[in-house]
Amino acid sequence: MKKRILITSALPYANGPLHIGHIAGAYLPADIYTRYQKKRGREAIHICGTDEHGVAITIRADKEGKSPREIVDFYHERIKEDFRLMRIEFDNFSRTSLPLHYDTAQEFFLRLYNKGYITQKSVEQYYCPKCKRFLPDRYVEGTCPHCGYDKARGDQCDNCGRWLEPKELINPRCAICGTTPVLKESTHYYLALSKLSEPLEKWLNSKKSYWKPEVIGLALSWIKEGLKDRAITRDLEWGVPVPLEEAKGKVLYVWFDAPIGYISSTKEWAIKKGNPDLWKEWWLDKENTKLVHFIGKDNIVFHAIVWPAMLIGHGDYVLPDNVPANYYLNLEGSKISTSRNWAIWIKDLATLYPADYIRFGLTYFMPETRDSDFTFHDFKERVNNELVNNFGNFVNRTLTFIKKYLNGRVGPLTERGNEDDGEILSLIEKAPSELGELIDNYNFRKGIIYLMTLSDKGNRYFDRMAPWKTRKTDIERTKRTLSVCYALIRTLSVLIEPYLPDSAKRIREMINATDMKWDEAARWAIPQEIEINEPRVLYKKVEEEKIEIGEKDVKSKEKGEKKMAEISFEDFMKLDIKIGKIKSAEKVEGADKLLKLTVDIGEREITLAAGIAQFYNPEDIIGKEIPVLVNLKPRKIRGILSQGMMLAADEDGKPVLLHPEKEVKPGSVVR
Ligand code: B3M
Ligand code: ZN
Repeated sequence: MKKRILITSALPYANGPLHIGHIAGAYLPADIYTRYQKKRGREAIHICGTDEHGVAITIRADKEGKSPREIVDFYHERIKEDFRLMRIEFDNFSRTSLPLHYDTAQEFFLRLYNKGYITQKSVEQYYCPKCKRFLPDRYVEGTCPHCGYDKARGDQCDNCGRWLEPKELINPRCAICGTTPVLKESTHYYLALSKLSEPLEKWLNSKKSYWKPEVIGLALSWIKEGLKDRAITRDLEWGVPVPLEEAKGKVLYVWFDAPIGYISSTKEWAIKKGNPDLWKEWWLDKENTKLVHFIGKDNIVFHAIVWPAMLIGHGDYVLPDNVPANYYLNLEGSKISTSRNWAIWIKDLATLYPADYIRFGLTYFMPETRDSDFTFHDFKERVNNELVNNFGNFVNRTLTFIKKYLNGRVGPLTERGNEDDGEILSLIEKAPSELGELIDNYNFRKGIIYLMTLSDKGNRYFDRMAPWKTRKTDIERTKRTLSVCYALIRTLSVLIEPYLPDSAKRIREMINATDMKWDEAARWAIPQEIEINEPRVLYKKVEEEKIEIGEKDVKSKEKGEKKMAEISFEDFMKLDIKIGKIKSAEKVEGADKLLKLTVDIGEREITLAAGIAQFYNPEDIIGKEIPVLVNLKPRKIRGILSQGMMLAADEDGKPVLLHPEKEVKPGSVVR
């Protein structure tokens, strides 16, 4: 086994907050893995930071009328806060806009350039004649030449995951205005992937036996298709300047500089530790460092092909040992999309549930071996059935029994006892190594299920031993039972920590146990009597209301997502909307939602049936002016012939009346 484990998770773009897909895809597994390694006494660090370059940032800045700097400063802090809410910890969380990163990235570029792995080419690039600008890859959209997906971007196809070039797109269009762009000449620098393909393939083949099949399969299939040289510079103002005199005004492509952020963030960590050279032990000592990149599926091509190729070309640095990419987490059956606001934001979710509930739920639905689906309903079921009724209940019933019937004292426990006792004690002995193996192999979901099975066995043992009965007949037996349960809880408090850090701490406080190392959790003996602290309920059930809040939130997104079809001006002109004055209003018998209104629309009075009775009193609206669609075909509603439609705002199903800013003549046209 290697001496050090260098763990990274994908650098999130500093252009938006985090949602559940981010957390379940990369950061939660990375955090569980790191906490576990540290607990096991291994030397491990978790490195990350915000990815602050690229068009993802400039698009956002353009949209909000801000500078890229303002955007990244804001989201860097916001993202850190999201991580704090989820208890995701880093040894260093840096940013790619720091001078330290610029130096590191430029040095990397020059090394590859001097070794002949970066070449210069004059190329044709898309230019939008309407927007009058060169279009960065992401600003070109079209059909993917590989899979036919018609919303592929010029840098990557979201459907099949391939790294694309804009020129490959079929039917290209400018993402800003939809115009068909034209090709114009510009000079760019290319990463000579064709020269690196052979060593890369050899290296990938050495990973076949232990990488996730999907990851290695994709990587090797891309190699087989043949790697083309790729442009790694852009005509943009925001980014790391290309460190060559003749390349003024050009910056490094974001996917070239971003992974180098793993190195610069480690450098920053070393500086903060007061030992600026410390990073070298982690990045230069190939014999002793195990490098692991946690990422989501859409980043596979960069971490399994481009980045390792860069590292091979550079020559000095450690190569990844593994890239345990996760699949996608869908939301209520559809793919999460930030642009369509189809997402659950971490900040929103954290107002509804404690961090450990969310960590538990997201581990349970972690897309480890296939895409998975998050629904509020399943989330509630899982949390209530497993975390609350199984695990939480085992802890609570054991501790309250100890408090009530044993005066808060358990132990000593030094012998194996009967067969039932022995079975639990054997589970304790095996658990740290069995769970450890699951986590070492990136089986986080299996790991949490393993833990729930342990507490389930604890519950069954408790039921079988029936301490509520034996306490009257055999106090020694009762003491033994509860001591065995106590020992299991103590072990669980250690093993659950990577998954549920807050719970682990609370349990250890209650059971009055000092922190144990991972391997020590295999011990069940309680050498001396221990007095526990006041037991408190560990978890409360997730209530239906909170689930409804979450669901409603999602549903409202669904509504917002449905864009109405475009109509022509002529279509619009068919609507005859006039201001009417309410002359009379009355309740309708047998229809408690309706008011019957008489409205003066200038040349005549009309009758309307309006569904506002639950929100407005008739007497309060008489004399008010409202917009009315007056040429709607008359319809009979609950016996009333409604001769038009009152227009009002719909606020989550609640009508809110609209009035002209000052009184106008009834019959005035609205347009
Ligand atoms: N920022 C893409 C993403 O957040 C990118 C990852 C960089 S990892 C070096 O999905
Ligand atoms: Zn495609």
